[in-house]
Amino acid sequence: MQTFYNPDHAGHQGKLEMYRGRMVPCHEVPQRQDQVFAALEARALGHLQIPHHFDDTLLSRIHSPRYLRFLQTAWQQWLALDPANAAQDAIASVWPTRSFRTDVEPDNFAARMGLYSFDAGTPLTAGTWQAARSGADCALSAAAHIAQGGHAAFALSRPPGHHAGADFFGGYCFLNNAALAAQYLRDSGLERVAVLDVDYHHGNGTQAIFYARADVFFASIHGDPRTEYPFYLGHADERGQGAGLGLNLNFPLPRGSDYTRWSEALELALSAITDYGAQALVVSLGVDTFAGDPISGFALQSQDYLRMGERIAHAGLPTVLVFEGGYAVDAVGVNVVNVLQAFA
Ligand code: OKP
Ligand code: ZN
Repeated sequence: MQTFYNPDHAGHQGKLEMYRGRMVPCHEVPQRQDQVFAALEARALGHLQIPHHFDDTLLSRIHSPRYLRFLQTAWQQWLALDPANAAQDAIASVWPTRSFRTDVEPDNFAARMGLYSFDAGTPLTAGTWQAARSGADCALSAAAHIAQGGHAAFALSRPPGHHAGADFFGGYCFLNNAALAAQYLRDSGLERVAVLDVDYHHGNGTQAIFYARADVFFASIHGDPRTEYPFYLGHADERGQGAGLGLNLNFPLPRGSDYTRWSEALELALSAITDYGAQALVVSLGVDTFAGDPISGFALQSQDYLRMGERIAHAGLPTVLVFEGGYAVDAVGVNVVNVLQAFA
């Protein structure tokens, strides 16, 4: 198995995120990727490589031009307001909700931050663009490996991606790595691609990107959005629309769900992916379903990830795995590598 790791990830190091009216230390920290890297090396799982560099036009297959322009220059815009802003991250604080316009891009920087985001938990830092850009290169490199006939590849990158939509960031995500990988596989000639999102949080960005499309199936197993982030998407009645009707499948589960309960949803998701006739699979691999995760509510144990990997590998599809969440820093390496073991 090939692993493409993000050499620029540590440049994205948010300081604080909004939580219950206070700013608290970010959960999405560089040590997360470093722990997975160390665990891969310790278990000698496949080859670790830096990614190839792909052209910006591949990002535009998923993300809007104005959003990409904004992200790329956001830190400079932040400093242009006041050079002293270098001491803190840029965080959105105002958003266009129902009845507001989103077609006019405001001149005001804070207003643009809100136009292109959905929460106050996702700081944008000096190294965010470069980290997200190289992370996308990891996902594209992994997809290219599969397109060239490889059987499995892992994109080890942060920040994560599945909450990012075509033109918004949020939930620690800026570029949708899984969507970019799926699109790359489509553009390389595969007719039907499936995305399976096993992160604790619903992959609202990925769902939205492919919601009306027949060529990419999306299935997600996650904490019920009635109580869990990202709250406003991820219900079971979201089945796709237009050409994509029937090709979106959500499995919201209650807090406290263990692997017995979780794996029932996995069986249903994989059988739907098989029925769809997917020719390749992209897995949004978050391990924040772990019992010890500080921001999540499922009860999976480290050994459950071995079974998870075996079951997904048993689907027999060429598979790109993309690192998403997992915030129990001491366990994130073992948990991810346990899933990957079956693909190695
Ligand atoms: C990103 B990924 C909890 C606040 C939740 C956002 C969570 C984003 C998760 N106190 N903030 O899906 O792992
Ligand atoms: Zn998550």
